Amino acid sequence: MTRVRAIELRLVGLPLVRPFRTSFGEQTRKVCVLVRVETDGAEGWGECVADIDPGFSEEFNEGAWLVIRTFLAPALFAVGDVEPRDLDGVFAGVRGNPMAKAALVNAFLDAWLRERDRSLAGFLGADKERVACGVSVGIAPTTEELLDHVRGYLEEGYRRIKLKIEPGTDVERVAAVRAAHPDILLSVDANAAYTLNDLHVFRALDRFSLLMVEQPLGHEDLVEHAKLQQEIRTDVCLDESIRSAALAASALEIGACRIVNVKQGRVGGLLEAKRVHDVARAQGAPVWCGGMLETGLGRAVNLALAALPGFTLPGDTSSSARYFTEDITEPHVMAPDGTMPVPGGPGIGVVPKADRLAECTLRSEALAP
Ligand code: NPG
Repeated sequence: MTRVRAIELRLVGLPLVRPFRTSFGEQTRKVCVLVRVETDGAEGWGECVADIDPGFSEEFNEGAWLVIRTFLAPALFAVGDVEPRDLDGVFAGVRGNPMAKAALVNAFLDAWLRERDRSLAGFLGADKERVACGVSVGIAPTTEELLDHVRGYLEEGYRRIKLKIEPGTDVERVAAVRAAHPDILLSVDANAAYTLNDLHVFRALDRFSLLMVEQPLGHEDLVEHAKLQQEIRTDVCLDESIRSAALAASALEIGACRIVNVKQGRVGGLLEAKRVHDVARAQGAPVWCGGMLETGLGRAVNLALAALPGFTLPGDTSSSARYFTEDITEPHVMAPDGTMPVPGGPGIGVVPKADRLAECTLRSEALAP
């Protein structure tokens, strides 16, 4: 059993090496909430994947901070000694808010595992020591720049290119990348920018042998996704729509997708992410590990998750250098063969570098029982 004695919240900001544009907005900085929990025998870190604004989901940094401070942390303090399996119950009084919950669940798990000298990858049931890496390529100002970015990433060794798309330039950009690289694993991510009225776009994209089309329609459109999947050959993958293992099971059952992007932060943390993996695996659907431009802390968690047996496609688990000039942990580095090692030390296997963390901290607050 483990008891949480203190919690610290920290808002950190790091510039991105290049602006990241999606169909829902552009980011030039990564700003997120970090959670540090102290137990009797260890400390653990969790990174909240919410953003500055509620553009990707309803959650955002200031809201997550408030939810953790007002509801989740007090619930964890009040319960006293707990095991990981108890956490769902501890947080059951708070509906939704999976990103805020994930930060605290993951920080608790990190400390709990360190107390037991166990690695996260081992705890989750990982069967790989290295994972295959893909990269997500933001919408570029021009097709030429996009081709440059893609060429650079392929030279570094990335094994799958995912293009962010938006209405207007979609088919032309995909056609250009496919013509330049006929044999690569190529996928597209629409971030919910389309409706069923755009069926002609997805029919046109069917020509490019894409690995998948990710989250083409709205984040609540399961039935519409099932209709789209019936009309196109390319596999539909869902991201924003999958906020729990139960939703993953429903989506797969009705044929709304054939592939699932697992983002632990979007589904409430590592324990629920493992359940999404299990549900998909039971139905024979491949999963892969998504990314939310996490710092080295969140990325360590993603690498452990991506090492589970059902993760059979390269994930958005890119090198620290793809995001930041200097990460807040020692950098995660992809080898030229396009694979990255899964951290093997106790807990999540990494800790923040004190100097870099101090430099990036915008605000912090200590919480106690
Ligand atoms: O490599 O971490 C990464 C970025 C992968 O494209 C990526 N993430 O829609 O999946 C997404 C997108 C995203 C990033 C969404 C940040 C929300 C915030």
